[in-house]
Amino acid sequence: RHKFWETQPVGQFKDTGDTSLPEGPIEPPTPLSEVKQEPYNLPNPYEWTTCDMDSEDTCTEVYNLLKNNYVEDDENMFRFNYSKEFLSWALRPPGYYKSWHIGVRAKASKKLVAFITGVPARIRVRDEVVKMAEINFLCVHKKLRSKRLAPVMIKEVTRRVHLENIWQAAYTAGVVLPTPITTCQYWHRSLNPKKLIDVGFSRLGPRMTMSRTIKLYKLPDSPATPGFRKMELHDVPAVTRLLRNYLSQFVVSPDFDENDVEHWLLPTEGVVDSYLVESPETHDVTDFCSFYTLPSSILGNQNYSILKAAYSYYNVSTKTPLLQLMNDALIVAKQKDFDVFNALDVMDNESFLKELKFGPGDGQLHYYLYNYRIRNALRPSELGLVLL
Ligand code: MYA
Ligand code: JJ1
Repeated sequence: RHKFWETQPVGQFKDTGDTSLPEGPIEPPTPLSEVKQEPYNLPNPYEWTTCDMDSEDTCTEVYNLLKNNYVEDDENMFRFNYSKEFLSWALRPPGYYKSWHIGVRAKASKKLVAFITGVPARIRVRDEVVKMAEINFLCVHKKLRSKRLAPVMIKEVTRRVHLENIWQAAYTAGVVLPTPITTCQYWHRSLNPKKLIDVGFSRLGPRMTMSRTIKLYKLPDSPATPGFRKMELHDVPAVTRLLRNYLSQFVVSPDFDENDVEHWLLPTEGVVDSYLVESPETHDVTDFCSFYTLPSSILGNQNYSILKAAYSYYNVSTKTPLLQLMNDALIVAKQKDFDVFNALDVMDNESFLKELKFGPGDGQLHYYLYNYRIRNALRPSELGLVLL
């Protein structure tokens, strides 16, 4: 069934329900001297390249590879279109390794034809904090599919992660592989229903007219919560405390320190937006919400070429009800001209999805750990991790 994945230290389907297997690393680290020193072999026409994401030109090459060849929905109507600014942010967090930004070029033309990345992260699983790589942006050019390039790329990124003495990884995929730690559902909240219907992202409900639909999804012009404002640099310590305390309840979550919060959550124009509630009386930061910008190309529509989507990121409520906080997030996203607000059913998101008129999408997202066994699959609400 899975000629490659059967050979890897991941939970195997045949072991599901085997209560004798312990939680934790599947295989022990090997001495660094035993890690293969040379890159894996690629088919002859191709060569490895390390992508320097500080270079505008390399960033543009990666951007174009992904724009034309990355993830599509099941009917090939939309394709993720990560911006250059987003890629530069996502791939250069605190302590990142340039050697984990791996490309494949055609030797003859030097054209970039495949890509895979890792970034370092500390991920807490129950009461252990584990150094991991977060693997993302695996992409093989459409013309080079089904030639078993992906397994070579995965082995190569694994080797380079091992060289940094890191032995675990976290990743997500839209496809089922051995073996998800949990499977999440995408939910969508229309902000611009007319455009969404025109481009085939959503449909007019039964017995609904366009004008009733537009009215259904109308939102106020500005947020309702007193003290709701954009996050600023001086908020980093308070947001870190709020977030660490909140994430500690989930089975799997990132272990964010102040440096991580500054990188991942301080607003970056056109990439990540974060808001908080500062109590007008005590000036305490009591609540926090955030979303990232990930547009999709609309494939083959006469009128529109880009769908502007916001994706729910980390949200914490201690005083403002989560429902009200997320309604304010929808309002600011609408003001910023997003067409749709997307969320997964992770953390406490179930509590607001239906009430705020999100509807389930046709996509799922499976979460995985490499070389770390979780005895039973988690419920999405037990997961405190959002990957980009
Ligand atoms: S998920 C996003 C993945 N990208 C896309 O979906 C973009 C569009 N698709 C493509 O570019 C290609 O179809 C890809 C596969 C590149 C996905 N994750 O080369 P092949 C297995 C893992 O002939 P292609 C993301 O970025 C497949 O089951 N494995 O196939 C996270 C089969 O193995 P097996 C996948 O279609 C990535 C083999 O590849 C995926 O030409 C995390 C076939 O290879 C997938 N999404 O190329 C990677 N799709 O026979 C794992 C297919 O066994 C990281 N396959 O079934 C693991 C941790 C590594 C670090 C460890 C450190 C310690
Ligand atoms: O966006 C997605 N689906 C949309 C569009 C469907 C178009 C036809 N296939 C969708 N729309 C319905 C919205 C509607 C709004 C009003 C309320 C009811 C709902 O369902 C899906 C997610 O649902 N996205 C994808 O399929 C993209 C791929 C997802 C897997 C991502 C893997 C990422 C790898 C990360 O490393």
